[in-house]
Amino acid sequence: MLTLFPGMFAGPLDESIIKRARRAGVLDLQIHNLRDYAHDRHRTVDDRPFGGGPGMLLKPEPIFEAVEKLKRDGTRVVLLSPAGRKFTQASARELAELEHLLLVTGHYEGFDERVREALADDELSIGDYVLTNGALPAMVVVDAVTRLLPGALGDDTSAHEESFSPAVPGLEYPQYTRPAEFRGMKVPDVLVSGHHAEIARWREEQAKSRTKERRPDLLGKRET
Ligand code: 9D3
Repeated sequence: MLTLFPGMFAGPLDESIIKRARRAGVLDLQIHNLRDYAHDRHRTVDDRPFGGGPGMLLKPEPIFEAVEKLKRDGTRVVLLSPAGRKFTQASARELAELEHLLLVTGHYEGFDERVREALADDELSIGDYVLTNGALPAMVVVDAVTRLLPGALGDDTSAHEESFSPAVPGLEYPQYTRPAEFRGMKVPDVLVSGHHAEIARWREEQAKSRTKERRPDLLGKRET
């Protein structure tokens, strides 16, 4: 990881499954501060765009030098930016196969185009909303990829059964646990009935109507 905000990565990547994966040696993750590769005493990493316009751009020299130092044979260099291809579960599966990934996070103003042309193998966005920088998207990518690494999940959890790569594409059915009545809200009778065929039918219907209502795109329909 190459970032201007190394401090943002401290908490989220040191909890839960990622923490365990790092401890188990399933995931080896290093955070590098782009500012360490600046040339001047003020540790400058950005500058004004040629041709004018608002904001600043990340200068090419620190990024080039950092990436050249950190990359090795087989490294995929991925920029995080709002102009990237949409990161999906398919992207996560693809990245999980790689030996070495170098994520480069931008910030509001963006990258000098030569970074894209000469350095980046790929450019990813996590969705159509505007964030302040690419640190959270980079953590989203790390999280989604890590749980796909062999040995990252315990035996009780499985990366196979999930909303975005199930046999039948769609959202999951509603689930309940005890108590059977809580603050006047009752678990649907069918689930406590013991009729396994009826339960399966109910779940199928619920999953289908929920998907149709919330995520018609998963059924091949246009989004509303
Ligand atoms: C003026 C055009 N803006 C793009 C919509 C500029 C801009 C806004 C926000 C440039 C960078 C950013 C900071 N965001 C990211 O670096 C980023 C991001 C995001 O904002 N949304 C979803 N995915 C990503 S990946 C990196």
